[in-house]
Amino acid sequence: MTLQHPIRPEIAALMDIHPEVAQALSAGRAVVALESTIISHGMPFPKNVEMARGVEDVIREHGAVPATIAVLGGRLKIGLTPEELHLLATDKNVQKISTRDLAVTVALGRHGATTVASTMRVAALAGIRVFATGGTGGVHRGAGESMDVSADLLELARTDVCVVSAGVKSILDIGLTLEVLETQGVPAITLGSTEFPAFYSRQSGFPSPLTVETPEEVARVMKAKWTLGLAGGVMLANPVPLEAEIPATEITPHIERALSDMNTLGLSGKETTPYLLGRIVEITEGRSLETNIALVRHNAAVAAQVAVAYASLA
Ligand code: PSU
Ligand code: MN
Repeated sequence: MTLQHPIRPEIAALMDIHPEVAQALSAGRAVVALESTIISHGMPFPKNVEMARGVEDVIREHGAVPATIAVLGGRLKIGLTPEELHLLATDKNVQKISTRDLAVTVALGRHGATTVASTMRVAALAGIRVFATGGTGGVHRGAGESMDVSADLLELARTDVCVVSAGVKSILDIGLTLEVLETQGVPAITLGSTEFPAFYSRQSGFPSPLTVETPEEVARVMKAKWTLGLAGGVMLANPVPLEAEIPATEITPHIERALSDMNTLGLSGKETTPYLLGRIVEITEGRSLETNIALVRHNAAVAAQVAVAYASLA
C-alpha cells in the first residue's frame, strides 16, 4: 500500500497501522489521531473504554478515520483493535509514556500508553496531522521551583500536528503555559472565543492569543504555517460545551483541594497529572468525569472537521 506521506522503511518496520487507517492515509482521506494515556491513566475503568469507543464513533460520524495510538510489546500501534483497547484500559503494567520514554519502550518491547507529546510524535511519523484529546499538559503551578513543564509543550514546538483540546486545566498555571507557547512559536488558537478555555470551564480569565471561527479556518492556518516552513504544531483550544461545563467559581476550590492533597502525599513528576484528575473526580463525585467525557467528544468532532477540511486543501 502506498502512503501519501511515505514512511521510511526502517520506521514502517516498527509500526502496525490498522488497515482502516492505512487505507485512509493512502487515499489522502482525513485521519484523526487519539492518545492512550487518557484511557490508561486519565479515567477509571469502564468509563475509559466507553469513552475511547465513543470518541472513535464521533470521528467516523464526522467523516474521518480514528487512529488511537499506543505502544504494545514495543510496536508502534496506529489504530487499535477492541482487544488492544481493552488491554490499555485495564492492564496495570501499561506505563504512561512521554517522548523521553519512547525509545526504551520500543527497544525493550514494553507496553506504553502515549501522552499528548509522544502521540504527536508517532502520529507525525505516520503522516497524521490532526489529533484530538481532552486537555494538554502545561506549566505546573510552582514550576519555578519544580521545573515541571509538560513535554507536551516542547513537542508542540517541534512536531507538525494540530492538537485539539479543551485548553489547559487550571491545575496548571495557564498564564505561564501561554507564555511558554509564545516563546516556542506555537499558535494557541481558540475556536469561537476570545478567551482561552480552562478545560472544565469555558472561562480562564486569560484572553486567547489568537481566535478563529471555523474548523476550515484552522485547516488554512495549518497549511499556511507549514508552507511557510514554520515547523511545529498548532494548539487549537475548543471550549467545553456550555451544558457540560463546571464554571470556574465552582471547580476552583476543588482543584485547590486536590493540589493540597497531592502536596501532602509528596507526589511529583509523571504521577501528578493522573493523581489530580482522579482526585478531582472523587471530590466532585463523578461530575468532573462527565465533563471530561463531554469535552473529549466535542474535541473529536471538531478535530474530524479540521481533518476533513485539511484533506481537501492538501
Ligand atoms: N489532561 C487531561 N487528561 C489526561 C492528560 C492530560 O485532561 O489524561 C494526560 C495527557 O496524556 C497529557 C498528559 O499529555 O496527561 C500530561 O502529563 P504531564 O503533565 O506529566 O506531562
Ligand atoms: Mn511533568
